[in-house]
Amino acid sequence: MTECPPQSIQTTCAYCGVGCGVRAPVAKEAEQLIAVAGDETHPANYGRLCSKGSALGETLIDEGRLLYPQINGYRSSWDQALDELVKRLKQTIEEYGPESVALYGSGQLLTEDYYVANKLMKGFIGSANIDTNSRLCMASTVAGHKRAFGTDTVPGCYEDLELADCLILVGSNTAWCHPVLFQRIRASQERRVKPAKVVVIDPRRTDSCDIADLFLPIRPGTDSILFNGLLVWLALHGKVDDAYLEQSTQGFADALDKAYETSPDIGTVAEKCGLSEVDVECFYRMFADHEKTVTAWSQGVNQSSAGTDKVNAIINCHLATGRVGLPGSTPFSLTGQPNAMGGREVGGLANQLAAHLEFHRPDDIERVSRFWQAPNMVQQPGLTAVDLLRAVESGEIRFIWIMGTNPVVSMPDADRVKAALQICPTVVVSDCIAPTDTGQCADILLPAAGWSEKDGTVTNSERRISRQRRFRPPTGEARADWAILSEVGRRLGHAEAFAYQCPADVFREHARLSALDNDPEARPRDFHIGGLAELSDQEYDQLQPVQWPLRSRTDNGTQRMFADGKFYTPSGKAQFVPIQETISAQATEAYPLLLNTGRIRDQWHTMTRTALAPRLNRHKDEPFLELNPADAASRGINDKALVTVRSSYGQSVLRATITDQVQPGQVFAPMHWTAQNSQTGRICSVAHPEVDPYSLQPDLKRTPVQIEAFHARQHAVLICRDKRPLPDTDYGVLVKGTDCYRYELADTENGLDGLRSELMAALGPHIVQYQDSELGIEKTLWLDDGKAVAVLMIGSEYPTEVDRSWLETLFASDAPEQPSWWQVLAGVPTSGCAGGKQVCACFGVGQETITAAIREQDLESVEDIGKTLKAGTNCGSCIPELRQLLTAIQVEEV
Ligand SMILES: Nc1nc2c(c(=O)[nH]1)N[C@H]1C(S)=C(S)[C@@H](COP(=O)(O)OP(=O)(O)OC[C@H]3O[C@@H](n4cnc5c(=O)[nH]c(N)nc54)[C@H](O)[C@@H]3O)O[C@H]1N2
Ligand SMILES: Nc1nc2c(c(=O)[nH]1)N[C@H]1C(S)=C(S)[C@@H](COP(=O)(O)OP(=O)(O)OC[C@H]3O[C@@H](n4cnc5c(=O)[nH]c(N)nc54)[C@H](O)[C@@H]3O)O[C@H]1N2
Ligand code: SF4
Ligand SMILES: [Mo]
Repeated sequence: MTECPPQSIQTTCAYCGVGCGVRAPVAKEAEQLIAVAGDETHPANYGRLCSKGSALGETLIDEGRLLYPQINGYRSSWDQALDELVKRLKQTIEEYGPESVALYGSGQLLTEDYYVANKLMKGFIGSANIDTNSRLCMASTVAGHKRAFGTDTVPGCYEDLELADCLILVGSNTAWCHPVLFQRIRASQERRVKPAKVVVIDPRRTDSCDIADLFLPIRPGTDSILFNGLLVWLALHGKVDDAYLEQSTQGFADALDKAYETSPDIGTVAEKCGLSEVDVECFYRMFADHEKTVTAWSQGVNQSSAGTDKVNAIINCHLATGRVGLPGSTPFSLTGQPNAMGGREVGGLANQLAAHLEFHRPDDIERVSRFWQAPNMVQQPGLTAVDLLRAVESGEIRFIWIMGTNPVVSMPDADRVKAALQICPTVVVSDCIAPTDTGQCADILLPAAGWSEKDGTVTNSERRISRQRRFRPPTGEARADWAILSEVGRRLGHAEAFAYQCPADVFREHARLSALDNDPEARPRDFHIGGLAELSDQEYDQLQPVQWPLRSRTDNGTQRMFADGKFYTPSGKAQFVPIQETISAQATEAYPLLLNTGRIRDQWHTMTRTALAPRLNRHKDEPFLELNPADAASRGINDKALVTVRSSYGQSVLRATITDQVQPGQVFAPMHWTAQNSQTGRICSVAHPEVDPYSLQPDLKRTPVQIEAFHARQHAVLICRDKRPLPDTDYGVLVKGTDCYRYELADTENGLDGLRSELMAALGPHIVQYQDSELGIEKTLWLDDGKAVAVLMIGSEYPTEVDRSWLETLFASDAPEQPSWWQVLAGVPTSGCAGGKQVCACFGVGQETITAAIREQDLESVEDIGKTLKAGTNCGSCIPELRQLLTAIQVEEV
């Protein structure tokens, strides 16, 4: 991998909640290509990066950037755009009141952006209708933490994942979604004489199972039953910590009673959760036998109509055994976005104030109001994401500002969300990328400075505040979100309240608010960063990663919370929560399968940035639907065929991947594809908007659906040197490669007929044409000076034989040698080994290369593969897949 020059800036990765430290060279020009490296001094990653983090530099390009403000699709100056925004904002408030205004933000905003957004809305515009994509992400954990601990606080730290003797991953595909934590866990397992026992609880067999001793393929949605059963089992087997129960908790008896109702014995649990009794008992014994147990969870827990209860069912078991906030022994929520935590600290959700102050404590409203000198302080919580968009639909909300999130792709029932935005009188979208599906609904588009171009802080999953630092100038006319928000505040007449000159000004105010009436001895609130309230600009610039709380300048931060058994509930004791059985959406005759959705290894959410890096597009290049062989067979669906998935909300057409990693009755689709890169890949148009009753977080993991084979009359693959609009066909996907773009297309009629002549018109007639009658494919090649400009292959069947990754290499500007035209038209390399589907993103090693090497060179381990091909030796994200390839060949050879 490319080394960074010694003079580099330390910053934090733009993506997940692990919050890895990154080093990047200082760039004078915005266009300069950047290579980033892991920061070996950062306590989250100690130099490691995953595939997405390593490719950050490749995403810092002009392609797709929103360069200047736009009003109704036309370029405007900043002045005009802000004037228009403020004019409409004032008009809306005058005519319809402040509640008709909303802001929908993001856990990817920096703390400083978030703080200003919250202050502007809740204190000055006077509307609590500010919610964020964290509602789709962490809301159930926030609600669960508050119920149990009286405060939204993650007790543990990353080291606990390494210290645990038993590590339980619930609804978390850590290998793909928190890859550097997964690497840390793997490294610690390899170092330890006695490795930890690892349990993975997930309806799907994910790559995280690579390190599992026990995999529990749980029936979707039944986690509370499993953990209620654990509580009962612990009690029956004398494994509860009576002293801890007495001193530090309340409500155990009630919780146990309820748990007994849903989960009286292992047999009942096994039956309800779809597991074997042996496995359930094995899990319970592992939990009971290891004092040092960490239970880590993510969206398989949160994104559920019983999400908050799942969180508390887990925490109940930790409370019963006194395992909270101790080294290697704690419940641990893994946050998704880089600053989901920072957003929670500034109170970015509609039902929070700021700095862990609460609406339900009347003094708190007054406190914030006084501190901000707010003329229009809100008194009530506002609308949360799903309801907020419903209020846009009904016309109650007439002005919405969307910042750092892409709800037309990521909200459930997404077609309805899109329709609501299309009729909303004013939609403002701040994004660094154009176009996005949401940006296309905007009346006013504001270009936001992106990662690498702005300064501020983020908080990761272990409460660690790190600096994001700017190391290159903003692209085009982009400005930082905090600065845009502050300017709007000033134009609304609040010059003093929004007089910030730099992010440090905002941060100091946020830190001061955290210390307001928050005596370091009495500790009414745990979120306290008063120790950072007096940082000078220079100290802020140099701020090193630190874990809150830190209450004074001499305080170095806090690794773990609640080890003293004291909590932030009125009684100071942690609360057990009785957990009942929840009946959520079930499969029906019409919709007999449950759709699970989630993430893939190399893409980030709606792909606005990761899809810019060709190497991140090769691991999974098309939107797909994983389904079990039994469900495929009964519907006549073949592997790689197209399949329609439909719910009562919407439908999507995806490429079938037949695998026994998903169970019969379930299907899985990635959340990432959008209308920008696919015709029908937006899976959220299928996802139902059912929400958890406490957190109001949508259940994105369990939508009842039906599926059927999609019968296309024509299929095509097109590779072009230059980007072209996605043709209007029934199925279409655009994949960016190195120096080329690939289009996978299909149509139920003859929609592809015109494509060749269209390309002829655009690219000229320098072509070679060939009718491959054996395969029934018509092939056309456009050449310019002997170099491939475009190749199109159209047939009645999906052209599986065509080796796309090899064909793409012919378009690379640094392609070593130009192949002859007949080689290109053959679509498969005539000699040597085809790379095949990419497995290792860091070194670009394909599946065929790996399997050939395993066979021909008798490779026996992942290490052997690494030594021979380098695959798996950088970020390690592909190690589970390498092992699967090895095992498959070893099984075959036996
Ligand atoms: N590569 C990559 N990494 C990311 C992101 C990304 O977009 N791409 N996004 C980041 C963000 S914002 C987030 S929130 C995190 C999410 O990180 P994860 O939560 O790990 O990711 P998901 O794939 O959404 O879902 C995790 C697992 O929950 C399982 N699951 C579904 N239903 C159930 C159930 O009922 N019970 C249990 N126990 N499990 C269930 C799914 O099968 C899936 O494997 O990832 C972060 N990291
Ligand atoms: N089906 C399904 N849907 C899901 C999920 C799921 O598991 N399944 N997961 C949910 C979860 S957990 C999450 S977190 C959401 C994520 O969903 P979104 O938040 O909608 O996805 P992103 O692509 O991260 O959107 C971020 C946007 O902000 C832009 N951006 C980047 N940096 C900046 C910046 O500094 N300022 C501004 N103004 N804009 C910026 C990006 O270009 C992008 O358009 O999706 C949710 N939706
Ligand atoms: S694990 Fe990967 S995506 Fe997450 S912060 Fe680290 S480098 Fe970035
Ligand atoms: Mo998330």
